[in-house]
Amino acid sequence: MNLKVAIQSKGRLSEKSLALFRECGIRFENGKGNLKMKATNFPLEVLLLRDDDIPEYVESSVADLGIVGQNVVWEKTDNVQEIKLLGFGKCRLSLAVGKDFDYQSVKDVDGLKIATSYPNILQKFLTKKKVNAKIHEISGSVEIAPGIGLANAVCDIVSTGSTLTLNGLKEVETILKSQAVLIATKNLPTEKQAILDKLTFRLDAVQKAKDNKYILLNAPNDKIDIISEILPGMKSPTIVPLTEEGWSSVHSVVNENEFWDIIEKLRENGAQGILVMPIEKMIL
Ligand code: PRT
Ligand code: ZN
Repeated sequence: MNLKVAIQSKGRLSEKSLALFRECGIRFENGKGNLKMKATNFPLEVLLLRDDDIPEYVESSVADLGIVGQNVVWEKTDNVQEIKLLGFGKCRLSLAVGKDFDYQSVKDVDGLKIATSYPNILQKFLTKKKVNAKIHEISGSVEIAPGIGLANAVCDIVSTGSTLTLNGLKEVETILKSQAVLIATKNLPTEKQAILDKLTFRLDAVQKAKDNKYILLNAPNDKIDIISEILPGMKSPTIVPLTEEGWSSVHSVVNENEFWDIIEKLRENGAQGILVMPIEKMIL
């Protein structure tokens, strides 16, 4: 039995979705260009689709899993499980108006026409804000709508904001923040759930490794207690005596987010020769 995973065939998420499987040690028999790819060393099959179709494929169990932006999931369905955030494809869905529009609050778009590919999310947002605007659904190049007189405002995906600027628009409200997410159909059969558990175990190991660094340093023996306290590590640091009398090498793992604070404290407490290395996989 194979777990069927729908991913984007061509676009911003395709390469990173495949890279994620590669980092989990999963290999495929045929290259891209097909609609389906079978893994050779894991019970998994990839279906290559347009991202817009992925939530419905997963909802209806044609695919067991999907990798897609949360923006697309929330637009299409609330009937799938979000299993894991994947940390790539980060963007936001925003409301934008012409750069000369005197925008004070969302009330200012009351009665206006907003172009978007996200009519459901936008409608929920407007309803919550008690704003009445006309939604004009278009499937691509939303940012040109105000320029050609099709709408007064847009609700579109933004990452750097340069597309909006280039089209004479300014971002005025963030409706949601999004990133790629692993979704699963509800009520996955037990055998498939067991394969999913194996996959998420590997994904966790890959993700933890990305979030952490291996650190090695030399410390005078009388400072080892304090240095060990600074280093959180997985259990406690590994301490190896150096050939130089009175010194030891200390090995541990530090989180990317706390990294620079920890390095400063280590230096203040006598650590020398600090080496930091990437970790490929991390299993706790
Ligand atoms: O063909 P298919 O339907 O599968 O692909 P698509 O064209 O609908 O999607 P694609 O590949 O463009 O994006 C897939 C997913 O990537 C989106 O659903 C988001 O979750 C995520 N993502 C991340 C983005 C962006 N960043 C992004 N910048 N999706 C679109 N954009 C657009 C944005 O709308 C703008 O027009 O890219 C343009 C550049 O953005 P700026 O702000 O950097 O100028
Ligand atoms: Zn799409």
